[in-house]
Amino acid sequence: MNRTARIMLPLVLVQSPLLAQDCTRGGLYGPDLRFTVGESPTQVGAEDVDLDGDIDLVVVTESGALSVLLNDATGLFELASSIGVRSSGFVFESNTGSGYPNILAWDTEFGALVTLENLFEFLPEFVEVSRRSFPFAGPVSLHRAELTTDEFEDLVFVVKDENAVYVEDKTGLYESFATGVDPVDATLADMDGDGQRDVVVANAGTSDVSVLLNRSKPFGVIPMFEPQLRFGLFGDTPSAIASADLDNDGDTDIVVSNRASNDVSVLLNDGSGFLIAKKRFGVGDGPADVVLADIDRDTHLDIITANQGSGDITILFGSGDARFDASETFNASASPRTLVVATLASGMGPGIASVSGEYDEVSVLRSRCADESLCRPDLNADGNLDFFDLTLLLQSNVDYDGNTVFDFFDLSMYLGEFLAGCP
Ligand SMILES: [Ca+2]
Ligand SMILES: [Ca+2]
Ligand SMILES: [Ca+2]
Ligand SMILES: [Ca+2]
Repeated sequence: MNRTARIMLPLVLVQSPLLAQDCTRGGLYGPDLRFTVGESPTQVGAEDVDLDGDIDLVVVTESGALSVLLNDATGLFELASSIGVRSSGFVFESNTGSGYPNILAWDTEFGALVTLENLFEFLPEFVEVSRRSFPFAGPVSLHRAELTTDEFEDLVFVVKDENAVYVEDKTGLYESFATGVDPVDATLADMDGDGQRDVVVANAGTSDVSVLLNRSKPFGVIPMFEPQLRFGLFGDTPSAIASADLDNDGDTDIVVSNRASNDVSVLLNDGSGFLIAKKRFGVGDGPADVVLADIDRDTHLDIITANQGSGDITILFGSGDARFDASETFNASASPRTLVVATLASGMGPGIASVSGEYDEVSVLRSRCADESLCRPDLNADGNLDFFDLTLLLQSNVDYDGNTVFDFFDLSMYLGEFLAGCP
């Protein structure tokens, strides 16, 4: 028996994978972790459903149950609740009386919108409290944001089979607005700078986007839109859409993932909602979803796609001028359909969760980089710089300067930052 090894093994080693490692591109993520969910997952969302300070995951599925997975704060998830709703899309309703976020899910079986109330204040469950019927079938993707100035978040249903979006207002009334052929996804953002969110839709059938400019009356409750403006993508068969200012000129630009041309289209806004410049950047095969987030924390937004064909995740790193020339690819479960970017391990940079179109699982990429906006020498992330952080450094041999060995220089660098204090 090797007694020395037994004695030397420090208990706190389990924490070391979460400490800062290689935070340059190339070292952002290790292999993905997989967690079981209901059958045929369609969408994953991230929210702190039990209000314990870490971000949890909710997955809706086509043929199984809606799955709620709770985070242990390090990015490891455990199934806490399953609800028998088959769904193609959902949104969180955060402004609830209790503060605990509810779920609004489109029930594909019965063509209804189901409100699932969050009971986590008392029990680890969601319970169905209402369902509303609509005159359309699906598939439907669901979005939620305030479109009028009544401080009520309106619902937008993208209804592929009707070539339309339906917008529901505070009073429960809804109206449809025409899009291109086979709309698949929408983003709600102010495109013409008038302070009201507009609706921008990706159309798979016509390979273009529809911009519906919001012309709701001041202080009105009924969302009203101008007829759509259409802009071609040159990419083929859009699957998803996202929006943000990508060239730092103050207006909202658009990115669309193109399933058949294996790329993303970047469309730049002229400030009035007209999308004038178009660039395309290659990603993996069959991108099915796209998200914008600053993954490497260089202050420039990056493009992240879930590639259903090649079974991986592409990150296109932005340079702040609408160019995305550098890229990296990371593993995911087979045929990822949708993804979400969020802080999945406390104190660390953004993580990526995606759901498989082939297996009943969610794949999680945990960031290996400490979030630089947080206090780095606070190793146990308890908000204090104290003896316990120093103990953790010594016991777990933290490679603080990132040169792969633990030595005097790590200690010296750590003490320097420790004594300088945290903001
Ligand atoms: Ca939580
Ligand atoms: Ca607007
Ligand atoms: Ca812009
Ligand atoms: Ca970035």
